[in-house]
Amino acid sequence: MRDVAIIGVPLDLGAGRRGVDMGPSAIRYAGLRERIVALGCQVRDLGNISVPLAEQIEPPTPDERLRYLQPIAHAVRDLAQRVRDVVASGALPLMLGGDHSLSIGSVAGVAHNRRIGVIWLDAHGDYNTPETTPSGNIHGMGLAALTGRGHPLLTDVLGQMPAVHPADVALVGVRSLDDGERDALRASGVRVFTMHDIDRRGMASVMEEAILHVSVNTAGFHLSFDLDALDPNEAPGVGTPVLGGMTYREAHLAMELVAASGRLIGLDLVEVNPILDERNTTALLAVEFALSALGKRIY
Ligand code: HAR
Ligand code: MN
Ligand code: MN
Ligand code: MN
Repeated sequence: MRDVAIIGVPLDLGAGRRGVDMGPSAIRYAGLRERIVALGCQVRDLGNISVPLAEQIEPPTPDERLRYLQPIAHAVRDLAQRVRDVVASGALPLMLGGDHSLSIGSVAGVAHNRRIGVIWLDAHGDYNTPETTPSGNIHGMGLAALTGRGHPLLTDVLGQMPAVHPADVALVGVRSLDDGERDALRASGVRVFTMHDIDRRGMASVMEEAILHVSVNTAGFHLSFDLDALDPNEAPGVGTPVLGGMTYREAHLAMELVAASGRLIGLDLVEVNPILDERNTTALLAVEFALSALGKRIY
């Protein structure tokens, strides 16, 4: 069993609603550390990255196309450096969010000085740029930034541009795309598996293809898991729920296939919003997914 290093990122500046800054506490409270230890892993909890509260800083102007750019750029740099150090120590970095803009830092850290794949599990594409964003919320721009599109403070985090090649990325579970981001995704070379594909082919077939796609010629893949990929009936504690998502069983199977691949090199669990959750259900699911991705088996 592998060494795991937990890093909390209590960031909600990239999202349109408050509350995901409490996600790291909720996931820890759901028993994350003890349950990973019970799998037989060595676990270090490195605590939280320090991130300013919205109340401490200047509010963005109403028409801002990159809301809270400066503090987010600072936080993702800090995170990327810590993740790079964790990887150098031989441990697997496990990030707890926090809004999905944090993955700009975590993936940049995992990708430092090597070619990696990325699986992005999400209801959304997160492929907006300042030109196409309908909201100015940076959590809708993370995957675009990682593949080299967007503001330089977000596309160049550790001096490797792009952090990942679009052809090494699979986006799985999507069902909500803005017009401009759909066009950009089509032109990008990112492999997109929508909920339609999951309905038609089944999760096993989709994930097997996604894993193969991101594993060819890479050092392994990072899994960035936005909990809004799940159906909101099963995971209500997310800031931007979209009907028609994955079931718990499907997501759980996806994680088992990730573990079976032996290629996982980093994991984000993001967008858990305890304010909107019911009895910490979504955080408890996030823990189950982490365990399955790390190799928990029934038998
Ligand atoms: N596409 C919308 C925007 O860019 C909504 C983005 C959404 N929320 C997320 N990201 N949770 O996955 O504003
Ligand atoms: Mn997302
Ligand atoms: Mn999302
Ligand atoms: Mn490929």
